Amino acid sequence: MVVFVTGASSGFGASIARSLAGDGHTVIAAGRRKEKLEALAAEDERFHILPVVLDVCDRGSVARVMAQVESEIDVIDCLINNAGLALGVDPAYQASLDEWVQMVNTNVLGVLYCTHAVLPGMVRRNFGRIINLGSVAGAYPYPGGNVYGATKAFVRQLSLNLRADLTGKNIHVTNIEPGLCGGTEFSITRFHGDAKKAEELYRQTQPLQAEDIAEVVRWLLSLPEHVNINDLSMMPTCQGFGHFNVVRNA
Ligand code: NDP
Ligand code: 8X3
Repeated sequence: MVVFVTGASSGFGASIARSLAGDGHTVIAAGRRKEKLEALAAEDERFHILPVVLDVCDRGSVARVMAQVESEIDVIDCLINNAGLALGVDPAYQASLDEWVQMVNTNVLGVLYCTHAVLPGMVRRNFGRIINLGSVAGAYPYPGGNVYGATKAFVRQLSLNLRADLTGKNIHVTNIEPGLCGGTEFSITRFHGDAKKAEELYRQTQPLQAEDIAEVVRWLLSLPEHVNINDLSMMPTCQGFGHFNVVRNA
């Protein structure tokens, strides 16, 4: 298959690219940091990984790059909408509007631009796989999750609604919802580069790893045509659910 992975320069995306290239797929590895993508492609000479510089927030570039890949390489069989980020953990009344906009542009519009570019071709060929990286934050609220969680709720509902339009077609759409996952740049980005704070989040835990997500992706791509996994929520065993808290008057 030809697999287009957004956000392949780090974390889940890099791990998914490695794993799928190792299985013999052609991987288009997209992201903004060219050197990281090139290093990934050079890791193993058996890998067929093609680095592509792309900012998913740039609507014109997404359409252009996708069309270029399809005309110069091959049609895209599988799109993995992985590029995304959380910025900050401030309560909504103190959060930065610029950061909200960046999260919406990347996690919502980026997913829409990429999906819109590949979907008509998939329908014409009656073959396609779309895997979206949502989050448990899209299903459960937590303090400071505000707009990040809302963007992932969008990804979840978009995934289900795509399937609603694709019923009867051989196009799978899955929303993967991971919980606490370490070893990626996610928390460093969220805490504005504060690596110590990010490290503290994972202290004395065994969080999910990017390889765990990649393994789920491999499994999804191995399923028979008639099986669609709509939504897949995963957490490390050290993570649980919060209760409904009540603030009492002193
Ligand atoms: P990382 O920060 O390690 O990776 C994020 C990737 O997204 C990077 O490769 C980055 O590449 C890319 N990216 C960010 N903005 C853009 C953009 N505008 N255009 C193109 N690429 C972009 O995070 P993770 O691997 O941990 O996260 C991957 C996905 O999984 C995200 O959607 C995240 O929300 C989700 N997720 C993460 C969890 C976690 O705990 N780690 C848990 C649940 C979900 P570059 O900077 O080179 O563009
Ligand atoms: C990332 C998981 O719980 O940090 O999407 O929001 S969480």
